[in-house]
Amino acid sequence: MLIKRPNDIRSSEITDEAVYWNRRRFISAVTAAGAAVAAGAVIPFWGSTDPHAGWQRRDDELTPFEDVTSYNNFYEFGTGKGDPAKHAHMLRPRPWTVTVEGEAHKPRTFDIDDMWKRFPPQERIYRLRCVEAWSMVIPWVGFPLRDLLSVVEPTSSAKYVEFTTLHDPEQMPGQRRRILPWPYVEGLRMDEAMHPLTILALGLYGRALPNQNGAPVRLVVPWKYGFKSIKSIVRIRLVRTQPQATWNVWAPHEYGFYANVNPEVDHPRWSQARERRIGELFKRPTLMFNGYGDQVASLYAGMDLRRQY
Ligand SMILES: Nc1nc2c(c(=O)[nH]1)N[C@H]1C(S)=C(S)[C@@H](COP(=O)(O)O)O[C@H]1N2
Ligand SMILES: [Mo]
Repeated sequence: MLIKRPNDIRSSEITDEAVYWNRRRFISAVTAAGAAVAAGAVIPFWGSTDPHAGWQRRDDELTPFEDVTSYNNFYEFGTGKGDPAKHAHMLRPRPWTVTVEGEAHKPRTFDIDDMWKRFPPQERIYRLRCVEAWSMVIPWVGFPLRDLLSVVEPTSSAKYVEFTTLHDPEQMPGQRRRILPWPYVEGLRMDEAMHPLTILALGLYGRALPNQNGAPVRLVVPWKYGFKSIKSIVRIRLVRTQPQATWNVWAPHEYGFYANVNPEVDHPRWSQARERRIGELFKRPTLMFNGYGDQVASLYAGMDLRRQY
C-alpha cells in the first residue's frame, strides 16, 4: 500500500477505515477458499513477499481507528484511558530527533523526517495485548528496528537496547506528578531487538502516529505486554547490562523485564489467561507469546518463563 509521509497527509484522508474493512473481507474470502490454511493459522499479510512483513490470524478483525486512538495508556498524559486523547495535543512531534548511541561504532542522531526517508515504513498488522487484559489489532506503519541498529553498527559489547521517552513536563503534564519515575524507560535483549517482528512504528492506519499513540516514533514488540512498546522515543542506547525498565523497577514483582505474553503466568493480582478484545463483548483466551510463538519461542529456549516473566 502507499503510505503517506506526514507532510502529504491531508485531514480529509486521515482514516480510510473502509479500505481496511474491504481488504479484510478480501482476506476472509481468500483464506476460506484456500483449504491449506488451517483454522487459526498464521498467514502472512497479503501481497507481501517479505515473510516477516506482518502476520495476521484468520480470526483477527482490525480494532476501529476510533478505539485505537481514544482508549490509551500513556501516563505522561494521565492515567485514565481517555486522558491521552484529551491532553496529547500538548506534545509537539516536530521538530524531533532520536539519538542512537552507546555501544556503537557509528552513533548518530536521526531527524524524524530523515527516518521516514531512510527507513520507508511498511504496514504490519499486529495484536497489542495490555497487561490489564485488554487487546487490540492495529495496522501499524513501521520498519524493523534492526534496520536502524545496523546503521550505527553495534559493538560486540552491546547486549541490550535501552529506549527513553521524551522528558518535558511542559509538553507532558503527567510528568509534573510522580505517577512513575520519569522519563519512561524500556529495554530489550539484543536478540529481541534484532528480531524481524520488532518494529519502530511511525504511524498507524496509513497515517503518521496520532500523539496519543506515541508520536512521532514508538516501539512495537507484538509478543510482549503493551508496556514494553514505549512511546515518543528520543533516545536509543546500546548497553552492556539489562536496562532499568520503568515498570520493572517500579513494581518488579508485578512487571518482569521480559514481559512476554504468557497465559500461564498470572499477574499477582489478576489472571492473564484471557483478554477482552476492545469492541467485543466476550473474553477470548490469551495465546502464548500473543500468538507469535512460531516466530519467537526459540529466543527463550531453556529459560524458565515462570521465573523470568
Ligand atoms: N512513554 C510511555 N509509553 C508507553 C506507556 C506509557 O505510559 N508511557 N504505556 C504503555 C502501555 S501500558 C501500553 S498497553 C501501550 C498502549 O499503547 P496504545 O495506547 O497505542 O494502545 O503503550 C505503552 N507505552
Ligand atoms: Mo499496558
